[in-house]
Amino acid sequence: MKKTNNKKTFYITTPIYYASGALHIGHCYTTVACDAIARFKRMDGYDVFYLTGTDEHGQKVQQAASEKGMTPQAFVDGLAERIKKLWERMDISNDGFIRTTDKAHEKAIADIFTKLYEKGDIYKSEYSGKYCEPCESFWTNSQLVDGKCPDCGREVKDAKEECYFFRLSKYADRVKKLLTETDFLQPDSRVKEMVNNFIDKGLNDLAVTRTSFDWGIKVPFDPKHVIYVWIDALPNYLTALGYGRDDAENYKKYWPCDMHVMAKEIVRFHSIVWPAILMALDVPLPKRVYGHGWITFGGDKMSKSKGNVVDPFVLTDRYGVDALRYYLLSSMPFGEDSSYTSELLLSTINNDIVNDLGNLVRRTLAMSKQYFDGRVAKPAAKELTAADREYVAAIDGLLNGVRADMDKPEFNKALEKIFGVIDLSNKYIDANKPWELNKTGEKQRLNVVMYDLLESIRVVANLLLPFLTKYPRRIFDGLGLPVPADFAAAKYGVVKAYATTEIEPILNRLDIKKELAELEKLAESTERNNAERSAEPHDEQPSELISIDDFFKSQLLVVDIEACEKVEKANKLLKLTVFDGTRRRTIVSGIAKAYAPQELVGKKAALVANLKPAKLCGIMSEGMLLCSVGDDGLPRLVMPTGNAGDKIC
Ligand code: ME8
Repeated sequence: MKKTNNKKTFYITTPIYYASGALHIGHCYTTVACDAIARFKRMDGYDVFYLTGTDEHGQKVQQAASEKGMTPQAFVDGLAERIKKLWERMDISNDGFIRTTDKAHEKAIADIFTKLYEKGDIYKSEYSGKYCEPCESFWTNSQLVDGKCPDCGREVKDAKEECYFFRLSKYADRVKKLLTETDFLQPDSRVKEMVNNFIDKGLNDLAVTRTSFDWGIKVPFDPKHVIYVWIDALPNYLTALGYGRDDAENYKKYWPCDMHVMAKEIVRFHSIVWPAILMALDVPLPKRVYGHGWITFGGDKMSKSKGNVVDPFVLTDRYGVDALRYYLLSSMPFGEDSSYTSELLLSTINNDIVNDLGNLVRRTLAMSKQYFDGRVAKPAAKELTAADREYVAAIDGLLNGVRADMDKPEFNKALEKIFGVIDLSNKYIDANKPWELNKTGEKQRLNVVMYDLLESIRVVANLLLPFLTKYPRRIFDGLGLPVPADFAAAKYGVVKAYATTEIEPILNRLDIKKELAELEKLAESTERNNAERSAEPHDEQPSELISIDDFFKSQLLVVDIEACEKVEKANKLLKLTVFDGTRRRTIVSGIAKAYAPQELVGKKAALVANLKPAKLCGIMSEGMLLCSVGDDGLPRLVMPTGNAGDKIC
């Protein structure tokens, strides 16, 4: 372990998330888990660098941007901001945030590519596969669906494309040794998967450039090629530290990485491709790659594309950050898949946070106030009974137990240990009955009991600080103590005299049935809002000029509006029936705030007639009506003259 300023360093990373859509609680899972480790390590005396960020290049992002009528840069800028807001909301304590569109990253990737090329580990050849012409995409046989393009379902044909390859095969033996003879990849179950499914089947060289899209870093000496995702994305862990620059202080200080964390679907890239790239670059290897399980949703992996996502902004608005952080860390064994259910989230909040922890804190602070006006002094050691000493031993053993679990990491076990002491404390109250000691006037014994309880709560709150970011701080307020920055005092007997006050609970007991119904409603309205948003006219201006040919790709027609009604449950949408000169079409448009439906019947509008149909609030919309945006921010239909079916150009 390297040391700087006498502190051991610890570098931990999440994957860089695709800037192609809003993140969900699956992404929160990895980021909160790494945050808990980063906070624990900092408090345990390490100089920590915690990195997260966004993966912003590639065809998927380019496509998502063009569907929104935006330039890729404007699109990823917006998403990166939103992702940063999410991490602020989740109280993520990252030290760095890398974007693959950062100029320094782009330069470093171009240099890495050139270095590997000059060394002979990247070479130019031909990639052959199945090609879908309309999508301009290559696919492997296993990616095809029923032998057809997985994106558009059309026929594909054999084709070849010139591209650069990374010589992955050359490193197969060294990588196999790394996986099978060291603890590099964890948990152990992932090692077998990698060796059996990939390495032993033979590692092929990896295609690392494309010519079919251009949103990415260009190969510096052959700019019609764009560097493909993994060679751009994986080295973010180096470039974020300044690798390749003369002044790379952070690189010198924190590399090699102590722990890369990700879910199992990208373990292959992190445990096979990444070490091979580093071997080729002669850079020391990371110490550990940890592939955790998936959060599933009714058996499916929670994913942006499947639409089964749970919005962390909604959950934290309603229950607070601590509740979501606690649920993610306590309810799911880290290495395995776990299913998300709102029932489990709500019952975990009620049982653990409101009942066990909340009641312990509330009762103890209330009794301290009632019996001693909040002033409880440390008793002499000889006043402790054998049962007290057992309780104290459990409090004193907590730090080491939690540290061992965090090293693995097993968050659920660490929290079980902390909540084990909370449980012991609740039992300690029941066994010692402070109210009876008060009634019978046994003040000295009552002081011992109250002091023991306050000390247990203090140590518990101290150890909860890496996991929960709000409640433990409030508990320290109630204890009349500053929030500790480390674990130096996470043991019994440190405080000489308490001056406590009562505090508000962080959460009240939830009515689970009512909350489930509310969550259901919120999920529906989020879906609706998203649909409405995509039906609204976009005010982003494309920053690049288009050619006249691009413009003529749009087919614009005069249409008659024959009928119009409100879309139920969507306050911005109107459903219109329009006649385009040859047929009637249904159009859903986000103009309900500007017009009453009847106003529009008999009017003319300008239709983009050759847009792909899209479903909005369950209604298939077959085109889009052109609007201008008024001073009040509301969309107004462009109303042309002429007859239905006339071309607009
Ligand atoms: O793969 N359960 O980005 P991505 C658990 N850009 N974790 C989940 C999850 C779920 N249902 N859904 C997402 C990429 N995650 C690449 C990575 S790294 C050099 C490049 C988390 O946006 C989990 O960490 O698809 C997973 O590996 C990651 O998000 C995938 O994020």
